[in-house]
Amino acid sequence: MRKLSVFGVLLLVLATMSIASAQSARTTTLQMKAVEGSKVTGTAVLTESGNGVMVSVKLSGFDPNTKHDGHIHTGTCEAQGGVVVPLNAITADASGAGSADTTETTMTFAQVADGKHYVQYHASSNPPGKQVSCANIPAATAGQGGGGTTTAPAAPAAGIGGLSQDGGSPLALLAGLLVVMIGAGTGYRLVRKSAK
Ligand SMILES: [Cu+2]
Repeated sequence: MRKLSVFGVLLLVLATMSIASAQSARTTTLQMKAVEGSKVTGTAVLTESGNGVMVSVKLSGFDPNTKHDGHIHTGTCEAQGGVVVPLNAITADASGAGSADTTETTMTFAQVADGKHYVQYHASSNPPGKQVSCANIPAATAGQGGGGTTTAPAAPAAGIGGLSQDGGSPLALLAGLLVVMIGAGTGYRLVRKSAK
């Protein structure tokens, strides 16, 4: 019986660990709005990545085959400030759609998601020209990000992105299941032994 409870504790620890790892990467999904008469809309997904933040932007409504600079600025779309983080340029395809991922390492997720920054893409590249799409980054609540929508927006881009982001949880679940099975097996043997 003593061994059984050890397995029980182990199981609890494992379950807690898998929940913690699922919550550790904070994320928030922004709706990029068309501004200044443009038709450029889409999403910007910010995901905590170590001490940095990964910014994945998907936009459509550009003129076909055009290139567009993007930035994280201080302020809000309504009260705009300077550039603090240059984002990788988006090159629109023949349909006017495109995406760009930027791994930002000079600012943490908490610093970017403090309610005083926004994501913006522009009409052209080098120079960027006027803004065409904008989204405010909401302040992240302590300990948690925007919710569990990390994988959904990234999925259509490429299988790799979806896989790497999904990878953690099912593995932890599998490990948990294994511990349950081993624990149950040992418990069964223990019960049989003590019954003799
Ligand atoms: Cu800008």
